[in-house]
Amino acid sequence: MTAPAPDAPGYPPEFAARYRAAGWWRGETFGQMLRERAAAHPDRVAITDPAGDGRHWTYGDLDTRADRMAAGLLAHGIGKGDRVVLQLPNIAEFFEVVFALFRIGALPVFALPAHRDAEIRHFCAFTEAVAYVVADVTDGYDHRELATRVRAGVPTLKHVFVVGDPGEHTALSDVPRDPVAIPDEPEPHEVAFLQLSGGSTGVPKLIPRTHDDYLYSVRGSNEICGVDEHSVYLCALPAAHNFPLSSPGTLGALHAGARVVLAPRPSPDVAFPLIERERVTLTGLVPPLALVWLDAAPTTPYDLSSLEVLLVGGAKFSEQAARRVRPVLGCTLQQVFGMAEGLVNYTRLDDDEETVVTTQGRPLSPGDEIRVVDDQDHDLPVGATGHLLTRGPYTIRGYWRAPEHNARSFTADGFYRTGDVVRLTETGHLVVEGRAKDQINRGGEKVAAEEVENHILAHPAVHDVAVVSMPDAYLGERTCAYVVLRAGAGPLRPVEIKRFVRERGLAAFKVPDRVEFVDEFPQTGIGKVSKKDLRAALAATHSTEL
Ligand code: OOB
Repeated sequence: MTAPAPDAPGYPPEFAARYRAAGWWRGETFGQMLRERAAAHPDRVAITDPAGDGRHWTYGDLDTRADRMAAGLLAHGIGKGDRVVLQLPNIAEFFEVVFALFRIGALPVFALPAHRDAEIRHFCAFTEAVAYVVADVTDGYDHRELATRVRAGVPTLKHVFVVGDPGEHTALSDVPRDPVAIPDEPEPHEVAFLQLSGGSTGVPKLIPRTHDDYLYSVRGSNEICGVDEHSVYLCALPAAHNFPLSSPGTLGALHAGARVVLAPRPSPDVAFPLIERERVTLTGLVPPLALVWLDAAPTTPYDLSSLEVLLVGGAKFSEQAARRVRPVLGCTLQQVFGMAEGLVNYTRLDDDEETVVTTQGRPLSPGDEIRVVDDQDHDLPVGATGHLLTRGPYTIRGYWRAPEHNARSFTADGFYRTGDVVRLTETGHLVVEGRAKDQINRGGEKVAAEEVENHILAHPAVHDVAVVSMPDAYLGERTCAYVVLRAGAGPLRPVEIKRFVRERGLAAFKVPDRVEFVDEFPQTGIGKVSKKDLRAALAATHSTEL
């Protein structure tokens, strides 16, 4: 067992004291939270997993399973402070493992189902993970083979646990043991897990969230979204993402003693029957999915009338689409502008319709400090558009093991530079106007330009590359890679670049949607590639065909 790593820049003591005094940090862990809910209502259903013949785990079941899994993990030598990369689809075992890890103080690293060799290898190697948890095959992809490849290159990785047929690895169902006393229980102020940043750098940064701070964001979200024990939350997005996890998400539902319904896929053909059958009351979607739901709802045979609240976030939801939510789905829209680093903004249930459709909400907490600044970090007047900086009771003070990056991403007094360009309204709501970070927001899935550029640069025929966003009616943005070939390199087809990137093991959503070969890049005044000009050129052509 390793000691907890002193790798996460903590909150300064005077801030921690203030957050405790305000009642925001309550000194509770997620492991204790589940224990209390299970004691209060053991027979209430916590999780409905429609996979196979359908499973309903009560709070009592989940609590017992978490205890047994915790004992099994301890028996495998996994303990406090250890990192465990978790890559599971929306299945009940996700929660069994997460709560087991919370209980023993080992840190889940929340990979997404779409991640492939490049990302998983990085997460395992960078965090010196001791275990990797996967499902055997998801959406036709064999994660056991991925695990075998990753394990060969990461010496710390001792265990691969598989839901389903384990192949050469260990079946997750063989791990549980009779519950034991936990030797060194995690403290509420300690890091509970590592979330992934959307990022703008060569490799994704890891976000250390504590029990205290994350539980506060979950409680606050429940209050704002009206989640109580009667709520039924449909988890339609990948469960590991911060939005469906905590805004208010599955953890919000479990905190409220409500029920989580897991959707294997978010498409209407899967989600709508679940809404009818399980009487779902709220869910969260990224804008492209919300558009698909809005198009499918008018002709669906399924009864969606139980749906009270639809949260939409992760990327900008167009005003035009936002206006359709109430008439088409018959429920209240809440826009969510959040980030895994912390700050979450919501439109409120009692905001007037104009505010709901034209803003991205206001901060969750009175403790959230918001600054809108110019390029020199000077505060701008209300109504002016500028860079959003934030600090508060659930926003991190630094990424995990990234001191150099932290010096750039945080101000000296601890404000996080979100990279978002926003405007504050008189009512304190935020309107997202754009982005200063070198990232493409592909319908809520974040693509760091530099990460994709580095992979394309590894191609022997490529001299230089610039990855930029291009407007897209459905996803909001797609990625375009502008490529300069080496002198003398033979002609290349776009598909060859795409295939090259895919074969390097990058998640499919990061493979450029379009590749343009150019002789040179437009330059800025100081000789850097002008991505602004490249984006403008793409916007002008107005074509987003693949
Ligand atoms: C959520 O979290 P991340 O970490 O994947 O991405 C955060 C970034 C923000 O900095 C912003 O650039 C963008 O995603 N974003 C939005 C937005 N919501 C997020 N941009 C415009 N409008 C919105 N409504 O995406 C996330 C985390 C928790 C809740 C919801 C979303």
